[in-house]
Amino acid sequence: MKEKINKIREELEEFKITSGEKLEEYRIKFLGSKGKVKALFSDLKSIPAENKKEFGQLLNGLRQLAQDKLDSAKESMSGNNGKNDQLDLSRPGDQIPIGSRHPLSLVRSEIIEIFNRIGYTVSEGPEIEDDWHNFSALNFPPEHPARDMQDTFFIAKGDKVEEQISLRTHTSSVQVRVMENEKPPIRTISPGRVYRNEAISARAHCFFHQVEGLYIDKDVSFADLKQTLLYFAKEMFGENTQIRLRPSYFPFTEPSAEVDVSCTICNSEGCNVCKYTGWLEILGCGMVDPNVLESSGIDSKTYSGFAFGMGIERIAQLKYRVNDLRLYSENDIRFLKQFTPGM
Ligand code: 2NM
Repeated sequence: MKEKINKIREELEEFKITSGEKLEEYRIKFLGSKGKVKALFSDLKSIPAENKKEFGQLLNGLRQLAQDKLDSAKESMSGNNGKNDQLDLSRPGDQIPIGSRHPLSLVRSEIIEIFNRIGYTVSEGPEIEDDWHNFSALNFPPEHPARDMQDTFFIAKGDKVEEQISLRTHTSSVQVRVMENEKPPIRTISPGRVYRNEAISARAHCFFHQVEGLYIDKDVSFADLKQTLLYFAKEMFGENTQIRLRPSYFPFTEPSAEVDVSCTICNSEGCNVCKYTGWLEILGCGMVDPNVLESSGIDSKTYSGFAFGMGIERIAQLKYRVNDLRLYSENDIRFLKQFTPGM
């Protein structure tokens, strides 16, 4: 009898209660009406009278031990110090607050999807660039003001500012790399962060985000450029959107143009967002200058191409009516939580 009691004591001490199911298994196995401890009490009947007292005490001790183990396992599982020993395994967990995507990230994805649908791939490149990819290959003359410290962040080497390396001022630098490494036809867009040395205000920032596009093949024309941009404007701002092109100038394109979309806010009737003109400027574009093609190793007699560039902040401003550029980088939760995918 003594041996039996010790064996069951060892058994219940070794039993690991690791879950609600284990807890119930333990209760039935040792303390249930057909359990091992109950069975020992039945055995007590056949014990000689003079030993009954001794074994009775041993058994009571065992039952208490079994019960204590059950109680403390319940208590640690319910996590409320045993005030309520009902373990509710169906109780829902605490809701984890989920974040939202940044508006610039939403708009970037949307632009990428629109161009993916007409065969454009995405290319990326370094934010720290050399003079060749950021300026020289793009037909910027040596004395161009963008090459000035006033406009561009140059990278210091030791305590000497090295005018060869800078933070890229546009993602056209990525497209030079694509032209150098790939053969036409080329259809690519390059989204990314760019840097300019400007005082921070509601309308300017020292960094912003761009998507630039490039299409190079035989016989690419200005008409192809216009159709592509009209397609983009309709996909981005709605089927009824119209575009207009105004002549402009960029070192890397000739001819060049600035593109406006009909004001999506007032339907071109005139409002303070479009300054009562009915038009909103959204991007710059042009036919890639033959000098740029040649610099990147593409034969300008065989191939022609168009390129365009837009600011993601500007598109997001029109889409979400953001009136201060600084909001995009301040990480104010009241601003950020307003953007949910599909908005
Ligand atoms: C713009 C406006 C016009 C542009 C040019 C090139 C490249 F690399 F092909 F020469 N990429 N992007 C371009 C042209 C960018 O942004 C306002």
